[in-house]
Amino acid sequence: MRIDVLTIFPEYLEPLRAALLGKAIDKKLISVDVHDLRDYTHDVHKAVDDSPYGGGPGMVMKPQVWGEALDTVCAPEADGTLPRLIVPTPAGRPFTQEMAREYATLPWLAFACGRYEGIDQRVVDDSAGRMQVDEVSIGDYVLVGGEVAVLVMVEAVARLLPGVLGNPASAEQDSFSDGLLEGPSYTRPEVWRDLAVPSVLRSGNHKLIDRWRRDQALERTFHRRPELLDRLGDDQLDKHDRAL
Ligand code: 6GU
Repeated sequence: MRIDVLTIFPEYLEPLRAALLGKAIDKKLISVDVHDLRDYTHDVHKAVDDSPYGGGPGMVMKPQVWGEALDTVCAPEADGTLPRLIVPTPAGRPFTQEMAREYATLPWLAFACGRYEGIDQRVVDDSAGRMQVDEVSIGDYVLVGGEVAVLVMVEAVARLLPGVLGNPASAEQDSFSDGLLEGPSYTRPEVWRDLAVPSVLRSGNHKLIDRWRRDQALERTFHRRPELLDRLGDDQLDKHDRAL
């Protein structure tokens, strides 16, 4: 998978080269190119923002700079392939595991990081005439810019790519894969600070263990994220689940 990021703070994206993602780059499972938006300015001040039409606080990122940057970085490949353009913004659609799974099937993602009060909306409207553009939020809080949101989304997507995780089963079994939060996990020792590991996990009865884990996931989801239970299809609940 090819990943391009456009930002005025390229150093903010350096964690993409660390740990799990760095290994995926070394293994050539993903390529990451970070581009400095200011390289696409032509004035001595390298200005990327200007005051908003209609007044109000803050600054808006200029369309000409973004236009040139996206024309260059998102130019179609030899076979005509275009990226999915992802614009991180608190005003976007919420990023979910389902979106991460969709992005993991695509050959090319390009991220356009806005700062200040955002990017002139015509940049999105113009790009949408050539490629699919998703304005995406990572949660109901406001960040200073899209860079950290890109770190979040790239990590969520990359761990789903074949060969990135050591153990592919961990991607399938984690929270959200079955629409529920994951229940608690335990390792040795059997008793720690007077707290014992639930005995069922040491029973060796795997049918019982699977049922216990399922019940823990249901209970945790009910208490912490009840709205997730409403979204489950009838086929996602078994007879025992319904009885709870
Ligand atoms: Cl994607 N960007 C910014 N700037 N703030 C956010 C966000 C994104 N998601 C939540 N808050």
